Amino acid sequence: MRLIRLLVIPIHFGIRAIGSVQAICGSAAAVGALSLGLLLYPLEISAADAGTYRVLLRDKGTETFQPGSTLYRAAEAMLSPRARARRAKVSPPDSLILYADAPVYQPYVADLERSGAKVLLQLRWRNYVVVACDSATAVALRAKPYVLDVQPTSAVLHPQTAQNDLPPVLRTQENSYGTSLTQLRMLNIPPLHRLGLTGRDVLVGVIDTGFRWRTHQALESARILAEYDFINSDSLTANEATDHPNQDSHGSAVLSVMAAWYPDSLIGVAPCAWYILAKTENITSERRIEEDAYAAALEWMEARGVDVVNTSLGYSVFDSTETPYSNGALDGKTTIVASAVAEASRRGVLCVVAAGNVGDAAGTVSSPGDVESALTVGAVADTLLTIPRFTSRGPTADGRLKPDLAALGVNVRTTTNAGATTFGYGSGTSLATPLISGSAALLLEAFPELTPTQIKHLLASHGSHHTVPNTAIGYGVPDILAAAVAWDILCAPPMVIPRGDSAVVALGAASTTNVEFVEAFDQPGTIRSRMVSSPPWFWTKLPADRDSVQIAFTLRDQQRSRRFPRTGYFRLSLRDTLLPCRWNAEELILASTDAGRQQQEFPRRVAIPVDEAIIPIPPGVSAQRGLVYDATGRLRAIIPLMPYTTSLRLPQLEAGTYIVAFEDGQRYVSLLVLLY
Ligand SMILES: [Ca+2]
Ligand SMILES: [Ca+2]
Repeated sequence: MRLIRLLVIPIHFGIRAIGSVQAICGSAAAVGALSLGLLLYPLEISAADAGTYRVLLRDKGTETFQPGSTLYRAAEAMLSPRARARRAKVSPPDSLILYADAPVYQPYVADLERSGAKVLLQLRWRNYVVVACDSATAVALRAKPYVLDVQPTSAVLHPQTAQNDLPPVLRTQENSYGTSLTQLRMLNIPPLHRLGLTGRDVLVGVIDTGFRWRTHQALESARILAEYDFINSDSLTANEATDHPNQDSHGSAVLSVMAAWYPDSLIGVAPCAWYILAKTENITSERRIEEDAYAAALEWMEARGVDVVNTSLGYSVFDSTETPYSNGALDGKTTIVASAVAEASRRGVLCVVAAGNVGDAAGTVSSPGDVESALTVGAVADTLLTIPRFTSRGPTADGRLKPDLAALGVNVRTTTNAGATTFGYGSGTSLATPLISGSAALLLEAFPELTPTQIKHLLASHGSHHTVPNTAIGYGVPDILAAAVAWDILCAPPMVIPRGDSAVVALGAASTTNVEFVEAFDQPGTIRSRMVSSPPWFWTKLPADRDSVQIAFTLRDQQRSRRFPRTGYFRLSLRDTLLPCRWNAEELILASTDAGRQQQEFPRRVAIPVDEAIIPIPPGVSAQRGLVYDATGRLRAIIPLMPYTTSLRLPQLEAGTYIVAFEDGQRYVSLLVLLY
């Protein structure tokens, strides 16, 4: 089987260049030194008190990091032979030493010391130092060009200000998805995103042709844990000089369906999941050694703890140089790839596999889609669930029903490799498959206890054809939200909005019936607070008389009750804003007011019920209008203001987080608003 040509059919393959996403208005440079991190870390430290702070550094100096460079050798020199040997157990030879191992840049340390900070600790992996200084010095340090952020050590470490940050929270409105809305809405994904579920903490493996993820802006914030090229035995999966020009196109498109974040063009199913990437499929040939490479990649991923593996590949016919499989080999047990998938499934990995694109004859599902424990995915052509001719049909050689499920496989929105911001549409079961893999990642984020068999069963029983499965699309297109709430009460990660001497803790939840009761309780047992409901949000106000709480929740609907998290507690800082998917407010806020003074006089973060929706205008601001942005940066309303107005009424908005910016001559004053 010629894989690429089979599994991605270039129907209506269009490319459209999209401008890059910038700050909401004005230029990002105008924001510059105004230290937007203020919104997340207000200057609430009283003067002259000494404290300890984390100073997050932007880089490790200007020198490049590559074998032989001084920076590289400095990192190398810090490792003992024992450490190197131990690392060699888990890393390919050319990834033994990483940029994160390089030492903290000493000229920065010296400059911090000169500025009055005493450097107590230097941390290489996350590239920050811990200093002791007074609060005025801490404020001054934040303005240094090489400093990303300064955070009190009493707070949790907020990595969102570091490089390769996560995308903003997916508190998206449906019109932020661009044309990728169709493929996600068919699976009922947007409500899960709006609750704050994005695949966080789930590890998804992708075995494919290579991945050009470093240079596409939609994948810039993707969380890639590791990658390996099993064809050339190196750790770069994007095209290199010896590769066919299209070698990495297929894998890049497949990855983008899951991991992309580029509002208005493409939002992936699980943009905050972790990904581990393997290049095993050679597009210029079909040789049996590609099966071996696939099996090796699966072993590699399994050992690294992968939860879901996406396989948009399939094998049945090989080049004439290779020994062919006999008739009947596609019984889920015979091929090398089938055996690898069966072994991985046995070890708890959910293997999601494309059915293939050689329909419409019976028995055309390729391997490893023939494996019983695999979740095999066929394609539908549109929202009417029309079955395209190309999608491979079951049953397997031994008579089992395949595929298991289906998703959109015609005109699926993907990135393309033509440029850094190019997008297109592709077709094939290759692109239906990552829609299901990403969906499984969302389920696993919400319910880490789910086994592969349980996920298959849940999805099948919520498929469009669950009562009348067939050999083209199995149990049909699943409703992921329905599947999730059928398993248990669905909870999204908690949010915190500090509000003066208290903090609002909010939680999104959904179930099959109304969620009737949510209670927050803390670890020492001093807090037991019934949360107020404004579905899908539940919230409570906690006194911020301490920096952080260890908190858990009890939720009840009409039939069920659950604890969230199932064991242990969330540790939440009550002084810092925390939003799902570690929303980066810096990307959204234009400017803050003149630093310091006004910060302390006026709350910059406001939490109000949806029906109140009146927010005060900061004193001293003579704004002519207020601009309301949602968390994706989309302008939702422009509200003209009369002179001397002291408050602003928001338009009717759904519950969620918003930025309200007051335009006041040359500057903007912005507030973070949680509507609950
Ligand atoms: Ca390579
Ligand atoms: Ca091949």
